[in-house]
Amino acid sequence: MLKAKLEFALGPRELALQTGDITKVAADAIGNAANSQLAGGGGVDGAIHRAGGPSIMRELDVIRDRIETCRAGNAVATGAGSLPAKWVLHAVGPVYRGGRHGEAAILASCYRQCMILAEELGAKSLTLPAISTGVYGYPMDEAADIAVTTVADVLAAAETEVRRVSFVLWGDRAFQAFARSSLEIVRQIT
Ligand code: AR6
Repeated sequence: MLKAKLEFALGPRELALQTGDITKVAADAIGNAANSQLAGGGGVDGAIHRAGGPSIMRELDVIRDRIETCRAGNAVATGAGSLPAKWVLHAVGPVYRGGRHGEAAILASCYRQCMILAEELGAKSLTLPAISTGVYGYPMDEAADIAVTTVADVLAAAETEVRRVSFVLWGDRAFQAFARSSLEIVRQIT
């Protein structure tokens, strides 16, 4: 994977993109692409639990006792164990089933919920993965448009105390899709 990075100013806020492993990038809060059972899994979820250690799952066990499942489009927060972050925001993306089952609204809701939770926790910086674009099969270009539009709108409207959001993307293909979306969307809103 080539190392790549892009940054955009949205007033006093920043939107950034980079390639890499999200578990290695320091931020106040880190987004996870979780499942409704909050049970851990592969992809980003597996990497976060491996790198963060067992305290994250212990916190999820407590949350699961209370809410049973986390519906797609929602997110819950835990501590971040030994990750270089204070909190993990476990967002449940939609499984892609052709695009006519409300997937776009559910995916946008994941990112909005992450922004809301980050704000509530007092996080100033947030890293996010490309939710739903792995096992859940969301086409990368469409997912990038939704992710960037949702986050950039919140940042540009200064509706949040979160100062910096970085998408940390696994591979050049994901980076290119997010770069294309960001260039387009930032031009439209600035
Ligand atoms: N850092 C950044 N991005 C990553 C990393 C990493 N370490 N590892 C993978 N990606 P996925 P989903 C990218 O499958 O589609 C899990 O089992 C990956 O290339 O992690 O939302 C959960 O438990 C892809 O672009 O999440 C759920 O059951 C993106 O992260 C299910 O998968 C998301 O891929 C959720 O599926």
